Amino acid sequence: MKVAVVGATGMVGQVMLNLLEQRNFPVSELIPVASQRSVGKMVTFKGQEYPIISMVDAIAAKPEIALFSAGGGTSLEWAPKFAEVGTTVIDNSSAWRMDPDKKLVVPEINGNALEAADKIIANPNCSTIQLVMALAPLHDRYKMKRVIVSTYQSVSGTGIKAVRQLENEIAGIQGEMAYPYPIHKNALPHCDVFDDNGYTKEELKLAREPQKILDDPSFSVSATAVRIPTAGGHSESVNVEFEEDFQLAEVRALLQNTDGVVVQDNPDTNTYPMPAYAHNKDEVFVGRIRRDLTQANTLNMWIVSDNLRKGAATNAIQIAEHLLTHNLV
Ligand code: A2P
Ligand code: 11C
Repeated sequence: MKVAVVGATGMVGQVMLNLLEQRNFPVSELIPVASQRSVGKMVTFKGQEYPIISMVDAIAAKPEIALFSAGGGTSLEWAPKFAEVGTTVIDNSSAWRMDPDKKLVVPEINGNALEAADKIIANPNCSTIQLVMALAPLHDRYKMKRVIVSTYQSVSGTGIKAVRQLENEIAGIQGEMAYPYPIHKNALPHCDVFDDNGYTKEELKLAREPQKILDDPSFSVSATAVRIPTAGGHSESVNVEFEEDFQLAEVRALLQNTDGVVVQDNPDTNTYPMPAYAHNKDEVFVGRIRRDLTQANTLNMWIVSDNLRKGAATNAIQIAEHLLTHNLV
């Protein structure tokens, strides 16, 4: 497979390159792409150096697959041009997610909906992916009515500028700010930009993407997204009201038997998921599983995952693997 990685110098693009190598994805030719200012710079893949090329040159090379993580505007402009030459684009931005003609895919949940005709496939938002990975098996069994989620999101979700802001603040160095306030020793109830309705775009992604992935508009999600000074992954406090009642032992078993989900839940041994331990792992970790004592049929849990792995690069590469094993590219 000729594989283009668009945004190869970025935080997600770098993880994509590492994972293509680690997962032994059959790359016959790697085509790394970034902005004009990076053309000619080198990236390393499987111990070899590759020059970054321009978008136009990458399209001329007609890759079979292009993994995009270069922002929504770049994707809106360029993904259709790759699709026109027959490339299947797997896009990590928010550009195409809610487009009714594009599929929004978490392979474990709705990979089977993919067809060869899908030339632009959307990767969901990082905080959505880890949420639906844990909700899907429970929704199948008990049917969700309403989800309330509060997130505790890593600075790596914002990009390299934010990681540097945190590092600079810890070191006491004055530098460029990615956020309107310090992030070290702080928590910002502000991820992505504010919409007119008072919610942030991140909160609206959490509210709207799960119904499309689960192909069911019947439940609602209400979200508060908070940026905290961690780097390893996003955490989520989740309250779910179901139509039907559940047994906690069965909830645990359903989660334990879900591919890609790991239950870490034992108060006796202080066992629960944490971002520092989810870092560089592909799974979604679930713990603090307990009944909401204030309302019937309602569950509380805590979900953690590395936002650059399952939340972004891993999910995108799993989509590519699914296309390959089902002869869809
Ligand atoms: P560059 O390094 O040349 O700016 P992050 O989200 O970590 O900031 O990374 C964004 C990625 O998207 C980088 O690889 C960046 O390349 C790339 N990028 C940004 N704008 C464009 C563009 N107009 N065309 C191609 N790649 C782009
Ligand atoms: C964050 N979820 O952590 C974002 C990062 O829509 O893909 C990715 C933004 C997106 O802030």
